[in-house]
Amino acid sequence: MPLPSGISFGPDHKVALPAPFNVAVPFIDRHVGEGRGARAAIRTASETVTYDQLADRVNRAGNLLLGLGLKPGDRLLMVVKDCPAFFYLFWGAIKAGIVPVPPNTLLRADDYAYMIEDSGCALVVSSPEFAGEIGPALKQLGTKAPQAMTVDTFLGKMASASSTLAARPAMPTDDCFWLYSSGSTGRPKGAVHAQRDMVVTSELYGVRVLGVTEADISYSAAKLFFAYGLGNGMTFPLWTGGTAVLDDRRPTPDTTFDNIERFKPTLYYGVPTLYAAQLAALETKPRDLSSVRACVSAGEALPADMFRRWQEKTGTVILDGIGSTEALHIFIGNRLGDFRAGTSGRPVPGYDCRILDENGDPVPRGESGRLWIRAESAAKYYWNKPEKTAETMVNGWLNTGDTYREDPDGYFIYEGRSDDMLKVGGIWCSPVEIENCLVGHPAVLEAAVIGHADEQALIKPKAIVVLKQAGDASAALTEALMAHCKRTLAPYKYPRWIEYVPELPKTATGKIQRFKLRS
Ligand code: 3UK
Repeated sequence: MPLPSGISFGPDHKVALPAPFNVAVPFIDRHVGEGRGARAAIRTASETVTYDQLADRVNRAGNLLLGLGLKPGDRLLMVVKDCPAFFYLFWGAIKAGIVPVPPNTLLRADDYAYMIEDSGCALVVSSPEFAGEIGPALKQLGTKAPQAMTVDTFLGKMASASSTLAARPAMPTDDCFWLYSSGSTGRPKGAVHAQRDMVVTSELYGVRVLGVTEADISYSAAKLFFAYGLGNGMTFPLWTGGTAVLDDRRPTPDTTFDNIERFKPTLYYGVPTLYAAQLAALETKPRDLSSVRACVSAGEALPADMFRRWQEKTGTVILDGIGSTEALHIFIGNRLGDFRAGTSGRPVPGYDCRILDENGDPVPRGESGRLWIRAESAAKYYWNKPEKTAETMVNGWLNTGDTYREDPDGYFIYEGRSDDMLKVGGIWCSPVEIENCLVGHPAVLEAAVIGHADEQALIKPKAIVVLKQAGDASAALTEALMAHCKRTLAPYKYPRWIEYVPELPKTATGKIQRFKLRS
């Protein structure tokens, strides 16, 4: 399928876009005009949404947002599970010039209260499932709380909104949507993405690396709120006029294999933790994955052994690739016909990747250093965080915070984070946040959290704890501390192991030396 009219990519993979334009037009409206209106854009267990219906509902959603008093440039915080309404809200907002902000749906009231305030959003729309966290978040903000409604209420009102909406003209580098990304200290940062960014990821990685076409049915176990899931499960299918399969349930081996057998996707996107659980499940129950032409993994490194076992069991390769919220999608990746187990692959054409030493000079090939990338899909800045922006985005280059090494054939090998952050099931986890939670328990004096490999070689949080009364250490206390963390934090962040020690290693300035605990 040709590129949408007016959009092209040069031999250097740089994008040329009409200015002004609105990115909702090539992703949504174009398909109606090009005769794909009756094709399925979205499939779920209970409905199929065609491109005609999608375009109609995007227009209604945009009109409703404007009707509710939102102005171009205003933020819409959408805490929405994976369902068609996610598409209506996200694209309706963009088409109307409003900026959608879809955060992680697994967070707690306190995180949402922060994001509502930080984003200064004019409206919060949330799936009813998250009322237990969103309600208290709004309450906490008192009179500063913005308008809020559930997705169901929004959908109800959409029915009477107009189904025609002129796309608001924008420049390719205008603010378009945000994604929150967490750091090891401090609050999450809103990475501000521009109009052109989804065009760049969809074409450079989706089309040119994975070969996504209109014939593909994409199923992403990684949720839409995650930049990885947003590309896999929404922008790549919409860019190519294909079909996205959505499921709002927590992905497990059963739900994901059931979906694969039922919807017969051609592309399947997961994260290493889930592939590990799926491999274990395949031991007892064979499953039919014959529709899948490629599996993709990202979020954390895929162990080489898992790549081999998956290939043995299913006959399909898993293409590992590294992406980030700031880059929007994968910038170094394996591909069909060019992959190496245990590596992140090679740079995606169009992305410049450099491994630098501590002086900022390129390291000789084979040596490790910090990975910096340059990308046309990179976030412009972090909202309200000029220092973080200045640290991370330097002269058009993005500091990934990762340590990498390049093998003799140009495959990039992941060597760990340059900071203390952990990836658990592909999702960020700050050791400091878990430590603070543990210290909030009456029995705990101090705590340090580090990454520890489980039996699948995947990283999970492990806590090293100093108790107020050393004699309190017991299996029951361990259970109680784990339950305390699950209750207070997003549940995936709880420590899977707890070790009790008399004291923690610290620097002269009192900073916990997590690297000593790791070794
Ligand atoms: C780590 C990996 C080793 C790495 C993401 C694909 O994960 C994504 O975005 P986040 O902002 O995290 C970014 C960080 O996660 N990481 C991601 N993938 C890999 N480490 N191997 C990998 N394959 O530390 C990176 O800096 O949550 C992934 C597409 C879009 C994304 N946002």
